[in-house]
Amino acid sequence: KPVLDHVAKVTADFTPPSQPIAAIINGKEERGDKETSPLLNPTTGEEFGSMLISSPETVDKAVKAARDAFQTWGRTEAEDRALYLTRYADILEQNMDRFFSLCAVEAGKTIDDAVAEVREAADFCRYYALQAEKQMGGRIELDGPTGQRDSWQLEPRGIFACISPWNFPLAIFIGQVTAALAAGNTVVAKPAEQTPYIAHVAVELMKQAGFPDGVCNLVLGEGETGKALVEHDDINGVCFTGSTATAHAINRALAAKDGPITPLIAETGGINALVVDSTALPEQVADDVVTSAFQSSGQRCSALRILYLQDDVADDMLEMIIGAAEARRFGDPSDPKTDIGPVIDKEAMDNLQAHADKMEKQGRLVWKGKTPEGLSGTFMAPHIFELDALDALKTEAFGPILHVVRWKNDQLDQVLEAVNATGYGLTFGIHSRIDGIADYVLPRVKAGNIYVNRNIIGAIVGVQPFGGAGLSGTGPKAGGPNYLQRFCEEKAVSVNTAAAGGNASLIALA
Ligand code: UN1
Repeated sequence: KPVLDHVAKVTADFTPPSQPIAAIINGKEERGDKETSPLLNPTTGEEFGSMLISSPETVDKAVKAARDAFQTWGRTEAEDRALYLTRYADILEQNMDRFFSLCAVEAGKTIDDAVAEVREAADFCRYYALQAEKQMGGRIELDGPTGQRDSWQLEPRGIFACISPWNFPLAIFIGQVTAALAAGNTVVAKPAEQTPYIAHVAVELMKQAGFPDGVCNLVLGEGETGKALVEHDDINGVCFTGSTATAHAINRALAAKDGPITPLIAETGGINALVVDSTALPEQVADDVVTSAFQSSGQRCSALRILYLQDDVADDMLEMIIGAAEARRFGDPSDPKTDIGPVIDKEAMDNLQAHADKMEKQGRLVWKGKTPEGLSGTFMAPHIFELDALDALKTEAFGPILHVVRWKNDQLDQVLEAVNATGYGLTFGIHSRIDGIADYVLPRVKAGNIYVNRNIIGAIVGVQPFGGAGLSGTGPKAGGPNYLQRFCEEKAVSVNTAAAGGNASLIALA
């Protein structure tokens, strides 16, 4: 933030698209589509541009381009692919200011969140470059019987469909695409319909990194475009981040294909919990709860949805949490002083408001924040509601709504059962100063990312591999050591070294 002190508004240098943005196929815009959809600024509600929606024909062209490009890209050395990716990471960083304004205008992201976006996008590039070199840089020799040379290697699958969400319009878009590319696949990417401009700029910048045309193609649109992509016969894998319902729909579409079995890598939602006992440090709890529940307007799949407070400290903790929440500034994300901006669009706001209204009618309201004045965009006031049963929250409310439940001293196991009973398993946190509590809780909780005495969002690439199980996704974890393998096929090679008169070096292996 200090580097931005001189900036009054990050959007000052924002350049809207001069014409409707379009699919990018083989490095060129494909302008044949007719149907358009507006690009909206969530802070003001204003339209700042539009996009051409990619038809099934355009999707087909994009897949063909990816197929052609795969002939060469699929045979490049992992070291060479890594070079493109690290160059691209540098270029993303050089364009940081541009992405700050893009993230503010198109996604309603604050500076803090936009910094994290660019940081994470660059981290993904460099991390997957490193993993590709390590895991795909050659054959791994295995210890076979005498007279035989055994080895194992990873190879790209082919064409990956990458379908990314609006809540991390740069980081997750880049994370998916660069994982696929690092592994030697080519890509047809479809960003969320709310944030295509950021993705469009990111793909245009790939040229500066020298990526060959056609290795990453972009199609734009909503569900219909995504459906045409997922159902295309010539894709070899799908990488998706978004809702559990959409992941199920993609799974069904892939299962209905008669051709090769197509893998799905999905990272979806969560009803994430944080358990606080009476030994926890209140100041730390307050700050971590507010960050986990309200940062990014609660629009993270990792965000805190349900807070379990031990009853003897619950009133005091709640008072501090509300104090910490009131200290956060809700407002225009392009103002560097703002902590929390709008939600993505009207549909999101209406759904959240309906949930909040229902809770309020039931008399559950504990605290409600204010929406900023003078801004006509989709601002959702942060809310805290109190529930009366440990397992009362059944659906994910994707926004700044926190639910609180009190638990009694002898109820820790029941709390953990309620957490597991949601069927999700993404993030989970515990705040306690009891020795060994983490060792007790960890094996009992189904969650992909567990945080002890800290907030539960903001996983760092390579340090906190991110992703869950059950309704939260398929794994493997993004930014983790196993991620690239899911973008690959495996090949085991066994050579009879005696067959060439015992001279193994005569047996050439390409
Ligand atoms: C998402 O919100 O879709 O740890 C996933 C975090 C982020 C979450 C990304 N990696 O907060």
